[in-house]
Amino acid sequence: MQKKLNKIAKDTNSFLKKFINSQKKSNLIIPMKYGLFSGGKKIRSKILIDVGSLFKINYKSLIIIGAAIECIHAYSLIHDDLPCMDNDKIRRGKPSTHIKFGESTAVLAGNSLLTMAFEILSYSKLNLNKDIKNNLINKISHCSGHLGIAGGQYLDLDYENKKVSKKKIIEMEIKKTGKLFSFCCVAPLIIMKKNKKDIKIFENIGAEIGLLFQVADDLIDYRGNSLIVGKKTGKDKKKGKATLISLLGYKNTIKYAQSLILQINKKLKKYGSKSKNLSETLNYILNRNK
Ligand code: GRG
Repeated sequence: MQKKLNKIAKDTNSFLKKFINSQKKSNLIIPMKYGLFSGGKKIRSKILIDVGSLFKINYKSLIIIGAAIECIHAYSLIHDDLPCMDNDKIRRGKPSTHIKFGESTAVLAGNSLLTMAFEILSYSKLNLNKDIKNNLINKISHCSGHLGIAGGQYLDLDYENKKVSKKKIIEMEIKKTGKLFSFCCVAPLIIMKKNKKDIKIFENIGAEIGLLFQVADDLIDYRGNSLIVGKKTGKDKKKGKATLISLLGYKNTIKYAQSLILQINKKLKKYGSKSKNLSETLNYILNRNK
């Protein structure tokens, strides 16, 4: 698994470096590169490639689409660490972007990474027709905005130090984290021009994978070693974050995550051995230590 992630990271970073270096220089390029290339597991790109392989989508196109996803992911991490959000000084074992470059630069580098995702999806060398590119941009915009990542982040901050129901916590985690995974799962179906019903099925699988990812992230925050994780751990409790662990306890949350994996695998059954890679990624997501 680690070997596969390393290959995806190498191919994605090499595309992104070429893409950025082909543009005119600006003062924001260094902080943007810092947010993009300071590590990162590339798990979202792996999910995209796993689902893409169910539909035999060309690897090169998936790497380019994955690069756009990683830009939005890097943007969300830069903004998540800001003092007005989660106020975290360390990310991926290094000073957060605003610590290294200052707050205003971090905000602008984040904004520029968001718009770069759209530039990449409309890139002439992404070998897809214009309608498909338009549909991909429409979907990723929807997943990033007030009904997706940004809306989920709002709820995450709003729920601090409040008693929140299980349903609301799940809804918040699906928006904050799940929506970008939904895009990873749906992009291959958009490329294949699948019908609305199939798209909905994969949107839900993506939301469940994202929820699993966020629950695993919360478990890492609860029990993880900050030196391995590359950021402070035990923060959720200190900040009064509404998580499933705060509501159900540690052991029940692990059981919940395991039941999510069973639920997702059930939906993948009809793809037989072709879904082996995706199932392997689900186990990695739950058992990782960073
Ligand atoms: C509108 C895109 C957008 C952002 C603004 C700040 C914000 C709103 C949203 C934050 C969303 C967020 C940070 C969710 C947490 C998701 C999560 C668990 C991130 C960690 O992902 P990993 O472990 O990171 O894949 P690496 O370092 O491996 O890339």
